[in-house]
Amino acid sequence: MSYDHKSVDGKWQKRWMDAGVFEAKEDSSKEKCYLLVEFPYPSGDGLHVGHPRSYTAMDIVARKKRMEGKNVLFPMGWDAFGLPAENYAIKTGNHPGTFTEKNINTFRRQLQSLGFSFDWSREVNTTDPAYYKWTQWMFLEFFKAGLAYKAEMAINWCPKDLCGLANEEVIAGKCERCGTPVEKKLKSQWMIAITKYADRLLADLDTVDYLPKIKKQQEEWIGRSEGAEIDFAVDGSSEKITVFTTRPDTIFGVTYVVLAPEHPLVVLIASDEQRGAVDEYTASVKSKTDIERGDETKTKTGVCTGAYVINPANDEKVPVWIADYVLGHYGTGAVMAVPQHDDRDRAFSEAMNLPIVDRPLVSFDEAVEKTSGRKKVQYKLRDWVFSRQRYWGEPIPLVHCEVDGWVAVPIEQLPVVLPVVEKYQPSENGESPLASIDSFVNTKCPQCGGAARRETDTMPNWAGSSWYFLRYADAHNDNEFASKEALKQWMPVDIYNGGMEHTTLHLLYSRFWNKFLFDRGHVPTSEPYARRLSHGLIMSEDGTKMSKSKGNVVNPDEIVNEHGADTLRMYEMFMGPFSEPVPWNTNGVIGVRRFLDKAMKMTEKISDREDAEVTKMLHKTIVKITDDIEGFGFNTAVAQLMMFVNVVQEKGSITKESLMTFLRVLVPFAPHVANEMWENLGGEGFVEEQEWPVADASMLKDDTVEIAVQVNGKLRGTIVVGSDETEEAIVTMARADENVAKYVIDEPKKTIVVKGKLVNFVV
Ligand code: ANZ
Repeated sequence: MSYDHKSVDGKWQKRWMDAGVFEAKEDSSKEKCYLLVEFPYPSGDGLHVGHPRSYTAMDIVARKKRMEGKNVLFPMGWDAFGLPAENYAIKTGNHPGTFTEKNINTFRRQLQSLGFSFDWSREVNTTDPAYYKWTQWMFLEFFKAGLAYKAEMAINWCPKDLCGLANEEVIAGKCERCGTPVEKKLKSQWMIAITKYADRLLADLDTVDYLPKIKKQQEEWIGRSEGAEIDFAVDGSSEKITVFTTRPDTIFGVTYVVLAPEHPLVVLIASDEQRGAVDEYTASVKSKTDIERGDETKTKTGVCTGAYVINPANDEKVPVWIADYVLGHYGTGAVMAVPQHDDRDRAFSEAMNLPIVDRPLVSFDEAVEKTSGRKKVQYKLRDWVFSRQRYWGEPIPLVHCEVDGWVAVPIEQLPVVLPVVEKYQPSENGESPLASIDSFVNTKCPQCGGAARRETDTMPNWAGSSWYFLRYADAHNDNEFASKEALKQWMPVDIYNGGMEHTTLHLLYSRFWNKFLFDRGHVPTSEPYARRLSHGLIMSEDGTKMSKSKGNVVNPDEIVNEHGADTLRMYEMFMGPFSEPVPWNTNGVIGVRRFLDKAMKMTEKISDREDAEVTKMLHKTIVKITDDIEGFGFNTAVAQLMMFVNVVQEKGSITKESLMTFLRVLVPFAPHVANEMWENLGGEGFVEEQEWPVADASMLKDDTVEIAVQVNGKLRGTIVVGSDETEEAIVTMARADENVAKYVIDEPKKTIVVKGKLVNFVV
């Protein structure tokens, strides 16, 4: 007989909701614990089985912490601006908000069907004007601090659709929709100066507890290099080429200088004979991505400019080349090439038949001085392009006035609400669809009252998610993004779990955003997350990525319908180590369901007495589950729960008290089953309202004992044996011990055994 999961799941979900048991309280008498999982983008596909992996894990932690007496905040919301909704709107002409709302309802229903203990009273939605009012307000804080500025930046441009494209819409250099090769188009964009925080974003990694691989990825993304800028005068011209080098000590080995194809000096210095070849080469690299350009496995390409520069260290004349392995937007976009010491320069020299010379190194400092160079710290991190020429994003709350320039929309006028438009397509010159709505664009300058035009660009998807963890602290506040008291109560987030794919963008953006708000006195901590963990992806049964096109996506609704919420939750925890990728296995799902049926049947085995094994196993299980949850070892925790149920089945009975204690460690994993059993046993309220059990130390004594082995009364060794081992076996093991054996060559005259303590051989 298997339990009726449909009625059990629904019953407990309704009771939890009605009683509001998971709502966080503003109660500073209890220690707070803020647990955060990345809020999902509510896509049209609904929940993916990957989502519950992260959510179940943190739900287990949340349930345990509450039972340990902590005041837990475990919230959920929607990161709901995004391309799929926008593309749906372009295709159907419907408002992207309609699509988004429908998807949110589906997601909410699905998450609730899994029994997660989220505090639904604090749900946030980044597309809600009451929320994005504060995203806009924060943008204005950046603007007022001088960290938001305008710059010409290249955007991806589809010349057929006449439309700017997000990076995700460029597939192998082509427009995702029509397959036309994508071009770069210069556009004036809002930028945010995240690079001003590069050093602190790096240094403060020492103050947080992130998985080592996450820290490393952040460090590499920020990419701090110490080096120098050195000027090379162009021969026969007043121009100079400035290079950035991390190895000024190699200056005597320079055999040529390379410019990136997009370097502004390229057109100025190319000789008449080389001009044609230079133009041709420059055009040929236009559509290549940085990754293609940096590909170490491809033969290097380039062209000489016909110009020469003078090495400032030794006055040697060396040629200037153009090559795409030098990137336009790193350092100065120009490199002094030292094939003797640099692999890329050597590969290029070999491809182009350029000389490689063998020259001594000079000290660091000496090289910089000799060349009148300047020491320089360089970062890979770029400032954040914050404009999108799209509809479905937060309008940038600025107004342009001929007299006053860019002016902030006054706070009383926030939010600047997305107006209703007829067409969601960007305009033919690449402007956002907002640009064609005169009533939106034409406004008055808040400063001088004269005619002014609104900014029509919107913010990137990353904006709303850069501060959502702050809003959860005080989700319904209309006067502030969150009150100072609420932020002080909850921040920082104690544990934040999310995907490895968000390590460099979302995680870095939100750390930066929080640091900036901290500097402005708006939040109480400089770092938003004390601890960051990451879950491994769920792959399909054959180990490949689940994808709609391959038809190998598992639908969580189907598993919940067929086997119940607790089966999906426990299976996802059992399938493998939490931070490793793991393949889906339908047989594994069925196995977990069988375990839950077996667990349910323990209520039929209640008796006044139980085998000592059962008692002992219970206490071991408490210790194991307690430790495993702390260490995110969920798969081994589930294995322990299974072992316990097996022992009870084998021994045939369990006391009511033991079973009710077991339910307290089962409940984080299988909350529906645990509560149902609790009720069947006459338990009051919810299992979640009980205290987390503590193991009885005397029950944890090991099943083995250490025995001293003496020869003629002298200690010669120790052996570890099972506590119920026979005397004969103990003597055999004692004699076999290598430290003992050399003293007991012949048959001993006498063998004395003190049970559980000692063996003495008299020889
Ligand atoms: C001469 C040299 C000799 C270099 C040597 C390296 C080794 P990181 O550590 O990444 O900062 N470089 C500078 N700007 C570049 C650009 N825009 N595109 C491609 N490469 C560029 O690397 C800095 C080094 O990468 C610089 O130091 C420069 O080459 C090159 F034995 O200068 B080096």
